[in-house]
Amino acid sequence: MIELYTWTTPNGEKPAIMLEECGLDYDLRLVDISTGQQKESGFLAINPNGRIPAIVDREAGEGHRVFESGAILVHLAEKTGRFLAASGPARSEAFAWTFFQAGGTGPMIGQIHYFKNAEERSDFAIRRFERESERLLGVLDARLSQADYLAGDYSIADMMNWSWARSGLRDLDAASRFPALAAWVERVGARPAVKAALARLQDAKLAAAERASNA
Ligand SMILES: N[C@@H](CCC(=O)N[C@@H](CS)C(=O)NCC(=O)O)C(=O)O
Repeated sequence: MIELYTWTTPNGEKPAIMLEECGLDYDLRLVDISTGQQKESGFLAINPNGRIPAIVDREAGEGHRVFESGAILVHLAEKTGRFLAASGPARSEAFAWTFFQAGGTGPMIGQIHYFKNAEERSDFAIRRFERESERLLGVLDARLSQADYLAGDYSIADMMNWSWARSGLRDLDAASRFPALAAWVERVGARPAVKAALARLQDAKLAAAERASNA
């Protein structure tokens, strides 16, 4: 059984989507980042960086932990032989869009959220991160106006990018400027596994809140 440590954020959604896509059983363990559970020692033993998501795959060996969402998706793709080409250009392309997300849209869109909610608001910082996020969404839109999915067939590259693209289109009110990206967000969001992953995360969060209010 795989333990998934996560929360209901864009990075947290990715491994839940991949686990559902692969039809793997998993034990969902919410780590509430609004109360700092990601910095507690038990979780730091799984991810020394103190961020969600992370998994422990006991089937792969006792205590086999994987942190960083991209590394988790690659681990699950290699475990199941699904959603990542075994070799060649399609594999390189999937890695390229995977790293593009980890180093690009995630940090940039994340910084917009940070500076909009910071005690010390900085309009300069907000403008800078909005402009860079808009540029990155344009790169995705251009790619998706030529291809149905980022790396040919639907792959881990789409699962890496989907939650952040959805969030970026909303934050920047950009769906009409990036129609191919908006259509892909709809297309991926309509997949039964994507819906199941989001529903499972939301249900678990609601159940945890209910337990806390009854305690
Ligand atoms: N590059 C990491 C980013 C992980 C990340 O930033 N997670 C956020 C939630 S979306 C987090 O745990 N934030 C809490 C914190 O920074 O303390 C990944 O892709 O896994």
